[in-house]
Amino acid sequence: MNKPIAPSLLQPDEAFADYLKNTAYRIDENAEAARLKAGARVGISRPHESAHLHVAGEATYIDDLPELAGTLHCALGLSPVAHGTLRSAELDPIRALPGVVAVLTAADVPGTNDCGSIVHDDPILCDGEIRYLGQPVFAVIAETRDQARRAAAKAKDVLQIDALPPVLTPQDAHAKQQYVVPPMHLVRSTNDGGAQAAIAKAPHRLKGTFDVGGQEQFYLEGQISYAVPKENDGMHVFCSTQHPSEMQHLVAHALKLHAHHVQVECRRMGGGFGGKESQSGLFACVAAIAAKRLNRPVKLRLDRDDDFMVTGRRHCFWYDYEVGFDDEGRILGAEITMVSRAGHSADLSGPVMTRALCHFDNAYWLPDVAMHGFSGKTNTQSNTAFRGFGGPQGAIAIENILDGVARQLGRDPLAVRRANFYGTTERNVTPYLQTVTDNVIHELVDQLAAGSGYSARRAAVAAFNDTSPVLKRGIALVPLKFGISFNVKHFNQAGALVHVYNDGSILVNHGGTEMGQGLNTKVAQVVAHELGVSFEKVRVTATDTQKVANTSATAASTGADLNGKAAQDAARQIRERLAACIAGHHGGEPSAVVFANDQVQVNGRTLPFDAVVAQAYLDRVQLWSDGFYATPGLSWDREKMQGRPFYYFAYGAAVSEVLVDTLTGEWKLLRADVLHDVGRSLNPAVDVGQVEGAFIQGMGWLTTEELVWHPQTGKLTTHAPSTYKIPTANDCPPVFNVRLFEGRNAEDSIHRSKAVGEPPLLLPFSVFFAIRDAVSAVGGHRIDPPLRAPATSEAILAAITAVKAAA
Ligand code: MTE
Ligand code: LUZ
Ligand code: MOS
Repeated sequence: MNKPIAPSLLQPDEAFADYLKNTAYRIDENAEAARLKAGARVGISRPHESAHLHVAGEATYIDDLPELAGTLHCALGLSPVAHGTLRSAELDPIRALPGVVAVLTAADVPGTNDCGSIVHDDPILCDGEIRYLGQPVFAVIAETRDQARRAAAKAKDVLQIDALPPVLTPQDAHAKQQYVVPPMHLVRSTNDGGAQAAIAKAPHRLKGTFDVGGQEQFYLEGQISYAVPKENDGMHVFCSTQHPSEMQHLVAHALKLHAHHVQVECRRMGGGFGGKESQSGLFACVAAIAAKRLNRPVKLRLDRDDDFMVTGRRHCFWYDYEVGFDDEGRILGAEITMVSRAGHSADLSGPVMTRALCHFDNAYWLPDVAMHGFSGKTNTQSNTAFRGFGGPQGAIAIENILDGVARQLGRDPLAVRRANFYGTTERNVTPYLQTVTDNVIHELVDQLAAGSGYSARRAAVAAFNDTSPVLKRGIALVPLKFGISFNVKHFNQAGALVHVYNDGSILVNHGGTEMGQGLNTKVAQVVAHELGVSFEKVRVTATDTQKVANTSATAASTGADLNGKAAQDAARQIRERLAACIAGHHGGEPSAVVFANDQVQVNGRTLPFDAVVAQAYLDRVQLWSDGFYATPGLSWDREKMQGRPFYYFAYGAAVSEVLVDTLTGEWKLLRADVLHDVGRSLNPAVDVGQVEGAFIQGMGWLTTEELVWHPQTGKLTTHAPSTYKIPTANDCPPVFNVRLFEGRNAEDSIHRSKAVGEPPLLLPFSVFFAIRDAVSAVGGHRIDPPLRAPATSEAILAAITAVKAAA
């Protein structure tokens, strides 16, 4: 029996049952069992390697590590003012508070007071310039966490600040031309006059502005570091981070030590979502500075509210656009200005804007296009990576435009989207001049549209709306294309270390980090597959800068692509050595030796894997190996913004149907159908989990998660779950059909799989545009609803009011 993949929360309805029978890929238990029997260890729905520990509460996060005797606790004193100059800080009264051991400021940093990852413009502790409300000014170290927090809370009483007016919005920063990195321009034209000439010549035009909010990562485990001083200037930092090597370098610079003095270790994170790519740095540095100064272990674990106040998140974007198009809705020319709220420092805002500009095309061919990206410097937290890394912000802009184009022409938005799709042999060059060679969007959208009953359901929605004055339905199908690789070329490398012990058990270490996404599970599968052993033989250990050096962040969805290949490389070398050794004993060609199911077939004999390993040990064969991988074929000219930044593209599409109450702005997601391309999945169960999680997380971004800074003080007023609403299990649609597209990566990726971490975050665009469709029904689809994202009930009601007023 073929079992539908991810029956999700409810059983699929009857229409979908047909779809399951007729199309695409599902977890096929029989096929997986047969594959397993034949020796395959990839393409198998293994549970997450720590699932049993997660559910039992036995998986250790940083705060679960046993504390060493003498451990001290740190808390940060935060600026109560958004912008200004620090005149003085009366810290002696704080030093006298119960349990306080030390209070440290920027003057106590032995090395460089900077934790900027790419641009070095990010003070660890305030250097005199107050940049945002929540900025760490001093660190209190005390015997208990409670004592440290009570003392740090006095910051508002002891800091004398000469306040200046804060710049809070991207528009404000843009008007003042203050940016954290230079403006970027990505331009492609097929005529002499460029995008503006193409727009002017086009039969129709559309012009407007659009707004998309930011998003808090809301990892369940907050930012935390535990620094333990070691002999001879050593420092061991246990840090919840996506980027141990970066933490190592930042700590070394802050302590004026070398990289070899600093060891950073992370077994797992309780979620990262981009928020621990660079921004774990400040906490690692403060804990290490304190530990070094006091020569005692120091732990710094942020309270949730402080986590909101200190760290950045997804950039909000503001857009100003103009497009020209033909009667079919084909875009002939487009010009867009994007301004992000970068916050007080550069952090990753440059690469985020680059990815935004490289995703404005989404799945569409834009012949003449001019894009301008400005990363506005504001007196707010420094914004950073968040699942999608600017890609979602770039792509939603063109989707919003195409939605408007469809309404202006009175056409179905899906028809307009299809008319603009990249071609497969022509109309296939991106604005940054990479040729799209792996386009599956036509096929994928055809399958999803047919399988989800899109046309019939659109007609049903219209019929419902004709007879329902207050409740309105809306439906939307939105596709995605997402480029895979870091847009900084040298980050696309990875290393691994595989040990085969002489009892036949295997230990794997690689440069990637586990944040719940199942990376360790996939890498262990790759190694088990390569050596032909059962899953139980392979154990993956904590990420540790002393094992694999100079690693990249686990980010840009490349974790399995890069580390999977590196681990495969290491395992292959060991297998080849074992094959040569055992063929030496039993004859035959080493290349003919087969490793499968814990057995080794050599020249007509079958030997246990463990026996082969034992023999190789006696023969003094090296049973461990390193492995390395660098993604081939990448190039990027930062000035021209041209080249091949991506190894390949991942594709997907979703249909969402919503019901909106036009009197209150409340809404419900009735049903979502997803078809997503992960190439040939390494682990279908893990991949479906990623797709479902990203869908719901992205839906939160576009609907309920609203960030509000006080317009005068610059205080983030939505800094706790009481005021910041993330989705819960209850927000999953009652019908949620998630399926993987049957296909393989056209490029030679690890077992022809595709990255899955970030791309599906774009799927819930369909929820936003379904809401927009329902709101549009209020005006008989003649008026473009001025709906911003997040489409909170308040925003929906405002858009409905505006549509009614204009109708
Ligand atoms: N899934 C879980 N459960 N937790 C996370 O923190 N982060 C996402 C995605 N999926 C995340 C997640 C982000 S932002 C990225 S870039 C990828 O996982 C990183 O992991 P990968 O490259 O191994 O897919
Ligand atoms: N580029 C990218 C990056 O595409 N994704 C990332 O997460 C990233 N991080 C740092 C620098 N460039
Ligand atoms: Mo993910 S935003 O690349 O950490």
